[in-house]
Amino acid sequence: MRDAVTSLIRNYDVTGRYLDRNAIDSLKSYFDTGIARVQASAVINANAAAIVKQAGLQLFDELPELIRPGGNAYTTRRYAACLRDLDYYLRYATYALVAGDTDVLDERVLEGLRETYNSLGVPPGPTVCGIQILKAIVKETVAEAGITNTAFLDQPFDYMSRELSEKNL
Ligand SMILES: CCC1=C(C)/C(=C/C2=NC(=C\c3[nH]c(/C=C4\NC(=O)[C@H](C)[C@H]4CC)c(C)c3CCC(=O)O)/C(CCC(=O)O)=C2C)NC1=O
Repeated sequence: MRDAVTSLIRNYDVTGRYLDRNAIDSLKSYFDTGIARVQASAVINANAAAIVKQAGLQLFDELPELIRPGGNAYTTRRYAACLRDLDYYLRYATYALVAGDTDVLDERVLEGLRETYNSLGVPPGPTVCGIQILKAIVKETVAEAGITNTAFLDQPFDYMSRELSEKNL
């Protein structure tokens, strides 16, 4: 599993280069957002249950067919599995935020997910919709906590969304 620093060092080491201007700029931007990343992740941790609950309500409000007979989140067990998946996306997003790198998402979340979702008929479009709702609630919650300069918040959610939609589950 890599973070912003180990990814960068790995890239430079492969070609035996010293850290150049680009490397320094990229490290600087990571360290400049470091405290805000940690603070944002603390705010998310403290509100995780509420964020997931609200995201689920909003998702099923927007796409009520998911929880009707024939919908993939229909039945208590599948409803709960869907909320649990949202919770996974949120938790791993906080790891990626602190790491400043999406590698943890590839390794722990997205690997093999396509096959699993395919075989269970979990629909990719609505899943991406759920991830985007999570993102919106996270941004609002973090902003309400008074943390500014949080452009980095989008990255893990958009990355997971892109990977899920591009892979055309
Ligand atoms: C940490 C990495 C990780 C992920 C991401 C993960 C996802 C994951 N979601 C699953 C199921 C599921 N996932 C969903 C999710 C949904 N259905 C919908 O209609 C909605 C769009 C969506 C919620 C947003 C549902 C309903 C199931 C149960 C499907 C079934 O068993 O029929 C399963 C099958 C096994 C199980 O039920 O536990 C996995 C592995 N597991 C992991 O370990």
